[in-house]
Amino acid sequence: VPHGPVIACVALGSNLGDRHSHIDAGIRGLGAIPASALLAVSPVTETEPVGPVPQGPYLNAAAVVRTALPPREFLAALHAIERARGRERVLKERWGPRTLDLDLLLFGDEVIDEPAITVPHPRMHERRFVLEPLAAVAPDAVVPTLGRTVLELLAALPAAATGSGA
Ligand code: PH2
Ligand code: MG
Ligand code: MG
Repeated sequence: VPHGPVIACVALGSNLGDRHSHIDAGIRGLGAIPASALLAVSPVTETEPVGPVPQGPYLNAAAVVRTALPPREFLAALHAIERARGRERVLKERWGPRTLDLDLLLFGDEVIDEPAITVPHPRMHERRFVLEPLAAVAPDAVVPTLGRTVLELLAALPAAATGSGA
């Protein structure tokens, strides 16, 4: 079913190499996705690494993009930006350090649960390093699977919770 432009929310992360350069390239890459417009980028903040793999601290941010691409093509564009920063997508990398990670958090109000694409991102509501930057650019965005806004989910996080990995 063809549909009009949707608002997509993307999380950016980096904890390998020149982190600021990777995040900047991620932002420029988002601004260059065909049939899309970069609407907002959050401040970039340093966060403690979350998850089972010992690794260095991350820089995290979030962005809002309006796009006329279908969701799988939009996700493919995110992966191409990651690859351009030397990111290798291998199984052992789960939870591990990465040059540039672009996670698709929300794609309008679409709910897709397939091996290759899951939106909303199934763990976004547990992660302060996702919700805090996202609340800076899309506080009122609704996570359709939870029926809660980003701001509500951030407020509901336990004080000590920084989220869980991957
Ligand atoms: N990403 C991970 C694992 N752990 N920790 C922080 N602070 N920020 C991240 O972006 C992050 C993480 C896997 O993608
Ligand atoms: Mg990822
Ligand atoms: Mg990630």
